[in-house]
Amino acid sequence: MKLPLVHFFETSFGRIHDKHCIIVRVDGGGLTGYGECVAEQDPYYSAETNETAWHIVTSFVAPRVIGVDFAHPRDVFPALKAIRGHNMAKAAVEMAAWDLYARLRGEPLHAALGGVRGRIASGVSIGIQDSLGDLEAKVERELAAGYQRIKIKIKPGWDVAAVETVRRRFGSIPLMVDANAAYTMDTPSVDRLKRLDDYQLMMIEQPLDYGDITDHAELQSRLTTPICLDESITSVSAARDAIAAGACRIINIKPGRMGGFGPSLELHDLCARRGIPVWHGGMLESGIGRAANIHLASLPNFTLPGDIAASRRYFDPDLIDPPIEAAADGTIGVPDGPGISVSIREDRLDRATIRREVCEHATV
Ligand code: OSB
Ligand code: MG
Repeated sequence: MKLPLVHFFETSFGRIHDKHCIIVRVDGGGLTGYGECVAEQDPYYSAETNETAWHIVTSFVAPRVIGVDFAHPRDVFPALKAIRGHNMAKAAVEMAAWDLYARLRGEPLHAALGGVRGRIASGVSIGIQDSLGDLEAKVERELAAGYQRIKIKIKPGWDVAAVETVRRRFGSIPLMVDANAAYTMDTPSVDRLKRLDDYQLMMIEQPLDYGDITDHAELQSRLTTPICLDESITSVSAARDAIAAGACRIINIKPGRMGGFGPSLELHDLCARRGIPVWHGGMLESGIGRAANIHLASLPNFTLPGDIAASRRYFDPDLIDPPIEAAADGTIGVPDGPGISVSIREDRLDRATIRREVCEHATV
C-alpha cells in the first residue's frame, strides 16, 4: 500500500511524506485475519524494507504456514525459526494468524492475548520540525487534544534547544526524546546527552546504535535519565542481555520488531519479572496495524503511555471506518468485537494498493 501521511514525519533517519506498508490477509476456517508489516521503504530503522518483506513472506513464510494446522497462533513464530531475522515479515503473517484465531473463537484479540484494561494511555511522537516555533505549535496542539505524554524526535543539533523550548513553554509535562540511534560515545555526543539530564525527561529512547548494548550500559551509568531501548530489542534474548548489562531501565515493545505477538508476550512477561516498565511503540501504522497494537497494549505491564495515537494524526482517511479516536483524557478504548475489531474499507484498501500477490497451498 501507499498511503499519504497527513504531515511529513522526520526522524534522525530522514523525512517521509508517504507511508508504504504491506497488508497480509490470511484465510482459514471460512474467516479472514489481517496483519500489517511495519517495514519501511528504506533500511534505516531496521535492516528490513518492504521489498525484503515481500520476498521473505511470499518465498519463505507463506510455504511454512499455508495448509499447516496450528493449534495456537503462538506456534507460528517458532515454525519460522529456519528463516533467520526478518522479524517484520514474520510478524505481519503471525499477527494476521492471531487475528484469524480470535475471530474463529468469536472473541476480541485482547482476550486471546491476555489484556486486562479497557482503555490504553496514549502519547504522541512528534518528528523533527523545520523550526522551534513549528515544534511549539505541534506540542501545543497535541496537549490540547489531551495526549498523556509528548515524545520529540532528536538528533545532534536538534536536541538541547528543542527540549529547552518545550520545557520553557509547557513546564513539567510528561516529556521524553527519541534519538533513533543518532549519537555515539564520542565526548561531544555524550556531552549533549548529559545536558539533557537537566530537563527531567521520562527517558531517552535509543540514543546509540542498535547493536551497542555495552555502550548503552556505559552511557546509562553516566546519565540520570532512564534509557529506553527500541531498535536494539529484536528478541527476548536481546532484552535479557540488555537488562542484565544495565543498558536500559525501560523497553518499548513493537510486535513488528519482535517477530509478532508471541515473542512480544514473552518480552512483556520478562520485563514484568525484571521490574522493567514497558510501553507500546508505533511505526506510523494504518488503522489495521494500529488496532492490533491497541489490543496488545492492554496487557498489565504496559504502564507508560505509548506511541499509539488517533488515526487522524497520520491518515485522512484511514483504511478503517470509523477511524481510531483518542478521548479528551488521552486514552483510546480497546474494542470488543471479534479479532482486531475494526471495519476495513475494502474500497480504500484497493485504492491504496500498488502490488498484490496471492499465495496458495501447492496442490501436488
Ligand atoms: O523510533 O519509535 C520510532 C516511526 C517510525 C519508525 C520508528 C519510530 C517511529 C515513531 C512514530 O516514533 C511512532 C508513531 O506515532 O507511530
Ligand atoms: Mg523509537
